[in-house]
Amino acid sequence: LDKLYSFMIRLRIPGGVINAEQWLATHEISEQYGTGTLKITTRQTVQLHGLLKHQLRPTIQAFNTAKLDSIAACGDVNRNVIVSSHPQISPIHQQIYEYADKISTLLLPKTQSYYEVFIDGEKIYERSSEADPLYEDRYLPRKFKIGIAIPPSNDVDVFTNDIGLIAILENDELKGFNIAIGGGLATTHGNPNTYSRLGSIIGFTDTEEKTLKAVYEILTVQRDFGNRVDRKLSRLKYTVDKLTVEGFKKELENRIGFEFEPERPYKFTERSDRFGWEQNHQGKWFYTLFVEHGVVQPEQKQFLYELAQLNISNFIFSGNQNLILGEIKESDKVKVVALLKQHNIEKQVSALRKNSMACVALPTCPLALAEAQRYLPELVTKIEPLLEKYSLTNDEITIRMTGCPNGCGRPYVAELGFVGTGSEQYNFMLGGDRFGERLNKIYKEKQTESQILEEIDVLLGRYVNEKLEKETFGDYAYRAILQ
Ligand code: SRM
Ligand code: SF4
Repeated sequence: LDKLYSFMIRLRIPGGVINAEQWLATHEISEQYGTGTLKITTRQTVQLHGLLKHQLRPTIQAFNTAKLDSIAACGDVNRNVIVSSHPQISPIHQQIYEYADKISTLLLPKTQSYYEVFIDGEKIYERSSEADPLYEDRYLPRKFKIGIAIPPSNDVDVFTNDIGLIAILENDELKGFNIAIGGGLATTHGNPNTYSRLGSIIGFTDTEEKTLKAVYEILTVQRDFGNRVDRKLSRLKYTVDKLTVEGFKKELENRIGFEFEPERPYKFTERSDRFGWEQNHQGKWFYTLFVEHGVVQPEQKQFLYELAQLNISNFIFSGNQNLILGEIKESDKVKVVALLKQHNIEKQVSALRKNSMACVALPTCPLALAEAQRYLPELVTKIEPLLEKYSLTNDEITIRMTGCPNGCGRPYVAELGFVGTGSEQYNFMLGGDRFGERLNKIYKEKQTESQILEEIDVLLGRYVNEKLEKETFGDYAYRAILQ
């Protein structure tokens, strides 16, 4: 008898958009083969847990029939490319969103083994069988991540990606991208050589050809110069610091054959999702649903299933672990409103909760040292009375928690960050800004729940009394507590 191995599957969905048919397929696959739980991740996709070994092939085949795949969703390759997820914000969102797909396709490994192993070699859609000039026979030294931000929103935490592209818009026209390199968050407790790093902007590209070329060659520099000895020190951020930003840029410009233009101005003024209803420039409606830490609740799942059956919207995963129901026609909006009501989906939620994020952690993550997505909702419930005490209930403070220092819920760019150190203990991180442009720092180590609540009480009290006009909590903490 073989052991009863259980797997997790994560989909590759560049830009995070699927159609109603694909939602129905994902729903049904989760019921038939998974635990029934749909988990929206911090990288705009979805994962299913609890797949038994013999169910892997039918699961992947069912996804394949729905034109969904799991290729390069894990491994030492380019991962799911993320892009600012609110199409209603900008009339040229579609144009920028297409970059996510183009980059994802450009950087896919050429191997056919996914199809050979899981799909019986059946040719479902076009694929090539050429040798792999990008990954060669060695892949990258480590995982690789790309995010595209559309200012004013930094919902993708663009500077935490190995490559961050910042779309530069003028009068609703895409002029090109600022390119940032070397972002990455993971640290290892007790290993001082590891660190979080925000990407450094190295310049601007004005055409699609140049942008794709630069992206591709950044990967080849990492392939050739990245650390292949110590996996703890092998992400692009360490390669950039080893070569220096200028040294890396020089090597890159040699490979791409042109020089970058100087970076162009941009401004981020938001990072959270835009909950509730919004309309875009074409009159289409978008409804952003709050999904706490991406764990779709049973009543939400039923609502979404019935909505998908009507085939009147698409489904857009956000990098904040929420879900946008998009492209809804004016005449169909009433049907969505009725379904929302029927399933009692709309709930009053505090601003802190809406801006909370947590990684999976226990019980499925083998690397977890502490709880995260199962516990943060409870901690937020205990913080809410403190917010009320200081009249901060509507303050959009960001709070994020992970079960270990790998940083899957991006706690290092939160205003209140909690990084698991052991059972029921967290490093308390403070001083990150609201829009993801400054890393936080360890404020107190190995804090228990009661210590965390005591600290937050004091910090919020000081904040309301001492803050400058319009100063956010993160900026206040950075200025007044950490300096
Ligand atoms: Fe992550 C490993 C979950 C986003 C940094 N991550 C894992 C694994 C696969 C654990 C493992 O290796 O066995 C986790 C699976 C848990 C489970 O039971 O499902 C896991 N990571 C997640 C997700 C699902 C968290 C979530 O709750 O949403 C996110 C899936 C994203 C996706 O769809 O692709 C997720 N992981 C991230 C992010 C955030 C991001 O990319 O924006 C980070 C920090 C950013 C970064 O990469 O620097 C992140 N995960 C890691 C690391 C540390 C990498 C490193 O540089 O050392 C690991 C461990 C590793 O790679 O060795 C890891
Ligand atoms: Fe697991 Fe750590 Fe990632 Fe949380 S941060 S999902 S505990 S690897």
